[in-house]
Amino acid sequence: MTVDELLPSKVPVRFVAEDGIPGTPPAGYQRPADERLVAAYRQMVLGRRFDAQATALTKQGRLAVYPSSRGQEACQIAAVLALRPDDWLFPTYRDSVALVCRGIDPAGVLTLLRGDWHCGYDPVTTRVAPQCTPLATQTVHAVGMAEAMRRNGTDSVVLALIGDGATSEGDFHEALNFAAVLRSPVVFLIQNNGYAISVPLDRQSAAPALAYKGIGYGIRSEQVDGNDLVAVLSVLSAAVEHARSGRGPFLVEAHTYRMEAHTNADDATRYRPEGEVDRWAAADPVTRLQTYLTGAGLLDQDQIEAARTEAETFAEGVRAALNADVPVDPMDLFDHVFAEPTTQLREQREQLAAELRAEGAGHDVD
Ligand SMILES: Cc1ncc(C[n+]2csc(CCOP(=O)(O)OP(=O)(O)O)c2C)c(N)n1
Ligand SMILES: [Mg+2]
Repeated sequence: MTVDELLPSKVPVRFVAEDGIPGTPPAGYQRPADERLVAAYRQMVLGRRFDAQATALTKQGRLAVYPSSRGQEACQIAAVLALRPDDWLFPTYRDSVALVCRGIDPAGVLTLLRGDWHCGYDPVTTRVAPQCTPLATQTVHAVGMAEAMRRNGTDSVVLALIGDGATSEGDFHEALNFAAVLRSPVVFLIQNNGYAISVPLDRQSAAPALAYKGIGYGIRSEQVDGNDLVAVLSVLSAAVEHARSGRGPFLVEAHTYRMEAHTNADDATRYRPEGEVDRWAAADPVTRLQTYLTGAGLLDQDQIEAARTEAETFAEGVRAALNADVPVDPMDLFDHVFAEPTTQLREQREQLAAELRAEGAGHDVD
């Protein structure tokens, strides 16, 4: 590919302005079909409600931690809707809404964040890798999976999600290089939400846009308005098609914003001004799509109400599932660490078992 073919648009691709009014369609991208957009709207309403419910569950002590993706719904939903069921998703800790959209049981999605030792769902049947906490490591795994599928003769594609801050990690660059050289069928979606915890993007990278990080490796790259579902779905669908048809990897940077703190354990007012959050509230992705679809005659008040009711019922289910106590055995801590436990681990195990016995917890130690 020539340099011009690799380069992203100078401004992020956008179909719908912040006020929900459609602009001039961007060259080279197709507007997704009406029914896909209406389905995406329902998923976004559901995703937002799920996200609010999960945040509430942290306050009730039912979840240990929850990284909210409020404001990033267009990215999360489009990432999943651009894929086929046989394609793979490699998510981060922030991408629970994408997993819910993929159809994974929400209690399973929240299992890890509840403090359990496993990811809560079957990565093989769902074709969703465990949500990854070590930054950028999922990108190398994603390339490995994409290569495996290509070599097995399938036309499945892998989509790896990554944050803006994580694009500074060596793993990200190694993944891009491998993917480009091997022409692996993988799409990288950078959700640039402006911050890596308290570090703003201008303290993280001097690149003109993170999308430019792809072209140095020979990867077709694009940037998109990450709060415009129509644009994100259009660009990602093109990116997935590019990868599926053997043209190699594709990198997309979506410009978005994290409306909540990094997690419930963070206080974002310590490092970002209120006005900034208000400004992004005016670019809300759910409201924008709703206004657009309503204006286009594709969504009426009854459908809006139906989407809300569906989301409310879903949230009730999440509450009921997460409010049920899970039997936990503290001794599980020591399982699945090493095939053969180390001496130190065995000693620690015995120490904990003795403490539990002393408390009368009645745990057997073999
Ligand atoms: C290898 C590694 N280093 C540091 C951390 C601690 N850490 C967790 S989240 C985070 C910020 C990541 O920011 P970004 O990639 O922009 O993703 P976001 O949280 O904004 O979605 C950091 C530094 C980690 N999880 N893994
Ligand atoms: Mg970030």
